[in-house]
Amino acid sequence: MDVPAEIGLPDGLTDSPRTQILRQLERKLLWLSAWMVHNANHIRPNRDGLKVGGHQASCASVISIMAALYFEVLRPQDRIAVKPHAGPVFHAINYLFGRQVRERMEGLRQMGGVQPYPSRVKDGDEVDFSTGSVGLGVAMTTFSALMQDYVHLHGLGRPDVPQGRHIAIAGDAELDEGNIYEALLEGWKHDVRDVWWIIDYNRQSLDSVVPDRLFGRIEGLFRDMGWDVVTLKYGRKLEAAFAREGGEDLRRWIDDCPNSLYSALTFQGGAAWRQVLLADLGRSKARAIVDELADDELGTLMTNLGGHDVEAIIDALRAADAAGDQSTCFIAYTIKGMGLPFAGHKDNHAGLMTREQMELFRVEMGIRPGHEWDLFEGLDVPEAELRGFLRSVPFATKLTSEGRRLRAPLVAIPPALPTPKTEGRRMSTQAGFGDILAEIGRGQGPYKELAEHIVTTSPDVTVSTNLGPWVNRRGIFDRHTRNDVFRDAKLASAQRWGMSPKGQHIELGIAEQNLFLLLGAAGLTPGLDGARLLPVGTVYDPFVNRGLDALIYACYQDARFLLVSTPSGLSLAPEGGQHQSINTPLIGMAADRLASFEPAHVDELAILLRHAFHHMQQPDGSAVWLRLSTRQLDQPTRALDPTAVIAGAHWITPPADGGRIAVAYQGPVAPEAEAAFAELRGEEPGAGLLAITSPDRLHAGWTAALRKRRAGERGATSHIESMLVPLAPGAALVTVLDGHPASHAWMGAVRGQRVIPLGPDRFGQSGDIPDLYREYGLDTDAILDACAQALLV
Ligand SMILES: Cc1ncc(C[n+]2csc(CCOP(=O)(O)OP(=O)(O)O)c2C)c(N)n1
Ligand SMILES: [Mg+2]
Repeated sequence: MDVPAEIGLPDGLTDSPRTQILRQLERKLLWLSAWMVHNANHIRPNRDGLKVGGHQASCASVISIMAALYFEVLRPQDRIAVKPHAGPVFHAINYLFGRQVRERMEGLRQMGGVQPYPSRVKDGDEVDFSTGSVGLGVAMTTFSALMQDYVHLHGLGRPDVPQGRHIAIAGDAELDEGNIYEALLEGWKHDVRDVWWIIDYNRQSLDSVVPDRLFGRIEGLFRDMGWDVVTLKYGRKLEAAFAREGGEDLRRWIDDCPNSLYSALTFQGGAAWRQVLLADLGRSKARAIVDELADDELGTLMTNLGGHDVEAIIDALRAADAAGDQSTCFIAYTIKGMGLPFAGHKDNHAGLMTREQMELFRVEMGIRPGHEWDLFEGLDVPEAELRGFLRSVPFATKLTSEGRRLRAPLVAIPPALPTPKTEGRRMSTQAGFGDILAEIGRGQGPYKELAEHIVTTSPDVTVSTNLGPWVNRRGIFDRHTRNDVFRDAKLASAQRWGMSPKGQHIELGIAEQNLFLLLGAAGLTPGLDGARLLPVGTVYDPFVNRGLDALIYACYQDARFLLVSTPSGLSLAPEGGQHQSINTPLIGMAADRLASFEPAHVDELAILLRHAFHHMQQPDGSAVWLRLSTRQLDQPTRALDPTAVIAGAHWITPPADGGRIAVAYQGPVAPEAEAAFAELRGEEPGAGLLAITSPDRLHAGWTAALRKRRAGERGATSHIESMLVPLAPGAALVTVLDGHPASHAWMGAVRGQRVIPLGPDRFGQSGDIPDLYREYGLDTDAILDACAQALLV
């Protein structure tokens, strides 16, 4: 069996003592990653009969790359996204550094054990970025590098933490994901630097071997975007062979060899290599190179790729490091499953070594039974030397006294935000949002600190989501100062868009995944940069769907930001069905670590916006989502209970005790609900009118109370339960929102009351509000009909 550590070197080339140690550590990583997966699948008791799974082949191909990075090149301030299927290698590296414990390694893919794919939340402080949804972790590094610059240029960085490089170790198939190219374009626009993407180019994805020549194209794309590209194709042994007589023929043969044939021959081994090489190169001088090698040596030579040559990798990374902060893509040729029995086989992605194969591998690795987890078992270098080496590794130095995950002081949020004057004015929540933010943007008095920590962003909908006035006050962020040509030419425009390193708005192109990746990166700055930012991103509500996986990805890593999605629903009436969102309230309910709200009026909005800036900073807080509207409503003058607004609902008119019916509304359908309620009250004086500001918070509160009660906390209750208490047990609740009616339908389960949920469940169309609300059953008549129906039962 060929393992990288045993790849010999040609005469005249010798390993330095440091490289010898690195090769030993590579051996250890290969062993531990394969063993962790084997242990999880074959050794540990299996209670449910489900396949546990794991990716031994994906780990094996990236061992040398990760060894070069973690044991030589990385500095503590660097931030790394590790390709998802290299999770076990990552954990094994931390195990060697003494930053991971055996129990969690043994528990791979088990509750309490390490996660299959590195997770910031579940695997702890060593993980800089979660990965798992391929492509996102890679692209994230572009935005985290941008945010690092932002933080430093605004003087918010930690003086004790130097700027680091943002590095993705990527699988080659990750470059099939479109979000990669969106990020490349955006990165180019922002002149992002200090990013390295190191591609484990094993030419295999999950199902198959990737098409030949693809990477020629991809390399060109990187160069077009201003990146350097470094290709690590051959290891030193092959390079030495190419230098011999006939060697160029051999090089040409390999260069021309289709990926699928190369993979198949790698799997078959030396004899198969010999057969095809002799058939093709029998008359070339290259024959001498082939003839003098035994089968296993020939196999070793032919698979001596650059991505398995730790010294070649280190040299390339060092050279790029010395060249400065230029973004660089490294294409490291590797073999999937290198050193394992299924090396090169196209079906090896989820392949697991059998017990028999593992036993042979154990013997090969010099591991005694019962010593599988021992740190230095089976290595040829004395333990003290290895320990000394590990201590000397730059990355092993602590970044700060608090470790890799930094802490940032809280930003004080004033008790109330500046609320626009609403008396006698009709106003939409979107306009209210723009006004409040613009007022904060003055940076006066109590809002100064808050204003300095807000960073806004939008994918080309800055003006149409009402961020314009804020941007006029705070400017656009750019690493370089660029003038506003229109302004300089004294051409009239409502937008004053000068760009400078002090600007506080990051303008993105129309790519919603980039928005969410940027919000994710900005929302991680406390932990990554030790700086507390309050990121605010705006987007049209329906296009949350366009970036949804990136949004979930950001929440999965517990990034803290405020998403403002507007306009929403049928209520942006003439715009038509493509722009009229239906499902977003349900997304808000189902997304973890994202508290979502939909206020109807500006006073509620002001409370929720303040809450958002506070909640984003709390250890048990989360990201926040406000769904807003362009529909202008009369604004009430009233005193609100902020706690109730934040908890998700407040009574406009509480029902009488034992009331038989209530109308509940959410968002811009408030006037229709109010009108229906006024009429209903004539016949049913005990009826109530409930304003729902967040079905998400109501539902989350309810399920939390259920969990507590199950755990024995009898008195635990929730906001929705207490809101519904006055209504009779069999009362009816007619609910209405400009979104999917299932958002409210569950409320009947809280106290066994009957919900008649109104809301669009079909694609919208152009129209005005009266037509659309009638067509989709949101108008006053529809609400009254539903009430009548409910009262008849
Ligand atoms: C968005 C997304 N789609 C699909 C998958 C399932 N999946 C996991 S790995 C993989 C192929 C990965 O191939 P590559 O990036 O080349 O990694 P390697 O060969 O190093 O395992 C796929 C399709 C996923 N994790 N994420
Ligand atoms: Mg691959």
